[in-house]
Amino acid sequence: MTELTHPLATVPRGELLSRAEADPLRPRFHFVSPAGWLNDPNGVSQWNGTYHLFYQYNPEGAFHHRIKWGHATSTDLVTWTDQPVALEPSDGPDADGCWSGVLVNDAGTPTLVYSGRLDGRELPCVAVGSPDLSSWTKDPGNPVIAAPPLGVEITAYRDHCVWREGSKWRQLVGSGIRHRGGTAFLYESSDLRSWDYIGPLLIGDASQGDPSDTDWTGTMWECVDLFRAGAGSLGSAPAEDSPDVLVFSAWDDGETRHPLYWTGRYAGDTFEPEALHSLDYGGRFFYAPQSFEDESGRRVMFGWMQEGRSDAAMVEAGWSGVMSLPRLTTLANDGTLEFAPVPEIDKLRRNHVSVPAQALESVGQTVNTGVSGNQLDLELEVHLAAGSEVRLGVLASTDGAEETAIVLSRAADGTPTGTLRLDRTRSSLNPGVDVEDKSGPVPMPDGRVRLRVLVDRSAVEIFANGKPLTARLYPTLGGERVTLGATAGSVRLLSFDAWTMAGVLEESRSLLPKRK
Ligand code: DQQ
Repeated sequence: MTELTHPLATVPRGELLSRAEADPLRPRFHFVSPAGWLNDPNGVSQWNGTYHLFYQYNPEGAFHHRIKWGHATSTDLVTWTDQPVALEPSDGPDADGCWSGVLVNDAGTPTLVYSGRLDGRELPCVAVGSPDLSSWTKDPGNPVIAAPPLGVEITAYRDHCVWREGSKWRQLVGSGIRHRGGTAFLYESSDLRSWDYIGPLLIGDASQGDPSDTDWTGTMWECVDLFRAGAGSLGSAPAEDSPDVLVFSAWDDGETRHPLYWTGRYAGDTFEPEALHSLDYGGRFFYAPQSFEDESGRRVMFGWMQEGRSDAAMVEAGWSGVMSLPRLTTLANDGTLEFAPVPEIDKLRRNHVSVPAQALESVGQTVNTGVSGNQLDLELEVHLAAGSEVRLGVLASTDGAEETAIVLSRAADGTPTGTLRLDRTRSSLNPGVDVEDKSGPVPMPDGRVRLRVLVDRSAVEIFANGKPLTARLYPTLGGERVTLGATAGSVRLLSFDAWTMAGVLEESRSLLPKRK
């Protein structure tokens, strides 16, 4: 088959790595592909002690085309070693791309279940790995499911969640039923190759709410991920306080909207939903998340931090897409999920600075934190009286022309929930980047908020009392100042610790890495 060069492949291959490396906006302690395009995390897992991160990858340039599976390994979830590309399109059902999927342990054999793309549609495929997971052989019977369920008019059909239940495998494939809403189709198999269709696990209602709502469930569910939060495993007798969680990324007609999750109960062949939640207030900036249980029993989640600059700017930059830090995913007291970067990340901390505890009562005045940098880990605890607001500025230029603000506020009536908001209106002088406000509710029963902010050049991950807001920032002035001020009411700074963060990426990387 002759491979035509894509019209967006305007940067010569030999220049991609150096362009990417030279970009001051490229993160240093988040995983990024060697250069070219990265999107969803795939096959996230721990195998014989080693963590594996596969990802949607196009080494031809910073655009989404003929996607392969990039692969990196880690012993600590912090530093990553590039491994050879795991899957790439070949003649057959994945000739146009190896789209998202998962890794499972089939009685000792590492096995990938992924979406093979051909002629504009995707079907489930399987590949088995060498014992070190470095080389993969596609199943001759691919696609292992020949077509979406018959008699259902679908919007799309792809991405997989696969688990062992009793003596069988179960699989969900993300989809949507036209004129109804997103769904996940449930299948069962004894060998991962021959699948019986059971039915839709749950069907969303796209007519509910407005398509502009940040919790609209969309017309298709991408990257469904079903797991039990808290004690027990899927399908086992449920502990009262351990809900099952169905994560999906709401999609509509080619638009990646936002990750959401249902809490409820998976029993038999269906999921009984209780409540719908936003997974990350940054919406599309933490898209297509995938989680796994590591060998110590922790649930760890990665998400794709997509870009907020134009397609042309990505292509020019030579790279696109950031993998989030691995997130510890736990159950909060109120039955929702809460998140924090895995504690291993702390080992990148350098140059500790702390700001003294103090009252921030002089509204409008900014404290000189003395903290600066564009690779930072900031950990604060603040107390907000009813009707108060505090503003933390990052990547602020010395002339004040650029600054990104993280704003926490508590309603005047002292309700137990306040708001986290990311104000990017002044984050970039570049008029072509996404600066839309992002916000969401944060539990603050007694007015206290633990705020963690990880800034990595163009990547920011914010956690306020465990609720995440992820986004991208494109400052042009190289500002590194960190500012803090109360903008309403009375705020007490209880603690403020800051560190600069060391980089994690290998010095010299290759677009098509060799085995290490
Ligand atoms: N990205 C993949 C799909 C998935 C989407 C293709 C989500 O499998 O549905 O690269 O970002």
